[in-house]
Amino acid sequence: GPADMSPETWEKVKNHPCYSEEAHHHYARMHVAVAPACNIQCNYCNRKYDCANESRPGVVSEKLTPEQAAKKVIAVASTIPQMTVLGIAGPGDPLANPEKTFKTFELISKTAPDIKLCLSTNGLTLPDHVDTIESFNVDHVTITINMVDPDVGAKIYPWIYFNNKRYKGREAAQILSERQLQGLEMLTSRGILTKINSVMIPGINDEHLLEVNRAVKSRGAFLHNIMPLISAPEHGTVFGLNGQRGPTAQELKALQDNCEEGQMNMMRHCRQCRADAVGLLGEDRSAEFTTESVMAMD
Ligand code: CLF
Ligand code: SF4
Repeated sequence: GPADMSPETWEKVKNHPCYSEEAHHHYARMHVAVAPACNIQCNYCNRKYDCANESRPGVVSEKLTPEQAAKKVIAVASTIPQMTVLGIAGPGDPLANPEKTFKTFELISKTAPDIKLCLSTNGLTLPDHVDTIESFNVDHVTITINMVDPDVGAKIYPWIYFNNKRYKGREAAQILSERQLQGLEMLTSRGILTKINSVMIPGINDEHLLEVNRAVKSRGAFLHNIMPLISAPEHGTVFGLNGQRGPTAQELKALQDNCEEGQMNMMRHCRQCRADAVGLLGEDRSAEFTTESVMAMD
């Protein structure tokens, strides 16, 4: 593997299409949409669609039970031998649906023990689940971190629901940020590779993301994936009357380049997949594996 990586780390990334730029040409991932609920509100989210933290907003994924998901994984693995990673990334937050998420992992670790398990979360309840994540040998976790400053966070998150209580504004963002960074530290101290996703929102957090980059690097994040806000009419109006634009390709690249100068590994091949994506990154074979067709298989 690359000179700057330990053999243990290389073992974990060499066939993960998101963690290794090289691997994404040869290895596929699949997502199962088992996690409908969410515990926070992002201003760029439209709850009718997939979680925009990882996934392409504006597409509706077919929701599955853990049992249906396990069956689908077997069906896909027997059709696509390059399928190495099973991720849970929505359509809501996987850790706001812990029973469904961990039941799915449990079933798959029994029926398909060679498949690597991957998880993407907004991080709010992450510290409560690190032990369980570790016990299922999940060695790839993504946390979406869009800010480390509650004043910036108040513009992105109108509310969170935490310990049976709704928090708003700056207080909500403060709690979310503390939990995200605590979760990151807990994961990296146990050797679980952690990727940070950030959504770049011009005029809201674009300049601030350099500070986010330093904060996550210093806490041991393995990779930083800065994704452009995909502005769509049904998502855009919450930031302002005329909608919120996404960054240009040049703006995105300039920010990624700046972060890379700080010696952080940047992910630049993310395809912002949907919560039920199947196949190589950028390829969508989900239509081949509808619930109906998978359940009809033996
Ligand atoms: Fe899925 Fe995410 Fe795991 Fe990859 S996707 S849960 S880390 S297996 Fe990958 Fe898709 Fe980008 Fe996500 S290209 S949206 S980074
Ligand atoms: Fe929507 Fe995901 Fe944000 Fe939850 S975490 S509000 S599902 S974008």
